[in-house]
Amino acid sequence: MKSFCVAVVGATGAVGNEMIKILEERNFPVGEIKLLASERSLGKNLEYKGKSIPVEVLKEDSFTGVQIGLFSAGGSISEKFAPLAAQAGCVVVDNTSAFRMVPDIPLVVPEVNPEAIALYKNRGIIANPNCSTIQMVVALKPIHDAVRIKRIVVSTYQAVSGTGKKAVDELMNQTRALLSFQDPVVKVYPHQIAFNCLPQIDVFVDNGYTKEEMKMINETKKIMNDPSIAVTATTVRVPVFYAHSESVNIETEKKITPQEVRDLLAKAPGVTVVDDPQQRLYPMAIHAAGKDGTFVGRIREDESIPNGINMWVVSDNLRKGAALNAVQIAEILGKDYL
Ligand code: NAP
Ligand code: 3JM
Repeated sequence: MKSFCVAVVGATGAVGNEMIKILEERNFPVGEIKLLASERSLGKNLEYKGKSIPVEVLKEDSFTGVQIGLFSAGGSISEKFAPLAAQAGCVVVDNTSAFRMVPDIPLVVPEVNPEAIALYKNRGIIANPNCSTIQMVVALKPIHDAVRIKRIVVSTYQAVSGTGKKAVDELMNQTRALLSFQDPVVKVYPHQIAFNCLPQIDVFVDNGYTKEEMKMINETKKIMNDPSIAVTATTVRVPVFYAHSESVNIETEKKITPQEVRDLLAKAPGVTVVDDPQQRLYPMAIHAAGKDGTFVGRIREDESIPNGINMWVVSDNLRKGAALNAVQIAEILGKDYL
């Protein structure tokens, strides 16, 4: 049985912590594990399979002898260190937006385009999509294959854990402060997040969209390998800790009924249909948190157009939206390519 030396870059963060848990849970063939973070983490230890592992400071030469690098320490860290790691012979699965739209770097969701993993050979880097894109394409790919999707209109309701550990603390502290009639401290987000919805994720770009919205638009076309799909997105941060929810409206070329969508998605990899409105059953963040699936419900016809479907898509942003997707990529890489 092959085993690999795996480095987790950003091991002390929200995504890194989930990576370590998932490698452990799925029994990934780890021969040796290297946990890398900033100087701030020097002296810290993290647990892997019951063993205490010291966190090392990320350096230029950290990747000697490492075969797989799972990166989630921010875009600028990936820009600098992913090419260095690749040069040292390590295959990088990068969770940041740094390389997602580089044409010769594959952008992969295993349920959608596993064949693109082969293109890791171009640069030694595979990009992991944005959390909101991943759960949407997992739900939409089977429908696109069946009846071709012409247009997607998506609005997201994104959990604070997508911004990292500091944001989880901020929502907790603001909620506590406001319930005690104190002023909330606003540091991570441009406005108070507790008891609020922020229609801004990441920074604004010239066309009036945010970067997060443009990530969803561009990444969807690349992963589905179809630049002709029209996509528009509004991404919103909501006071939820874990799991992103999405209202997804699609217009298809051929007609598909809600029941046909349910039947297609019931057999789709990674998807669980939760759709029984009479019993008040639909996907919710509180149920998706900590789970691996992409949950789809509220499937119904969009009666305002001839071929339209509405649905509600929920998934744990730190698991399928980040760490799980990266580990699934690494599993295929290890099994089929390394
Ligand atoms: P986080 O909780 O703030 O963790 C950040 C991690 O990066 C920590 O381990 C931190 O180490 C490390 N780090 C920061 N600066 C560093 C440096 N100069 N050198 C080495 N390590 C450094 O953030 P997170 O939520 O885990 O997200 C991390 C990144 O993952 C994001 O910036 C984003 O690019 C990506 N991400 C991707 C998705 C996705 O959809 N695929 C979702 C969320 C995040 P210290 O503890 O030592 O500071
Ligand atoms: C999710 O470099 C940074 O400051 C990270 C910004 C960030 C990203 C990103 O652009 O990589 C925070 C949270 C993402 C993401 O997955 O796109």
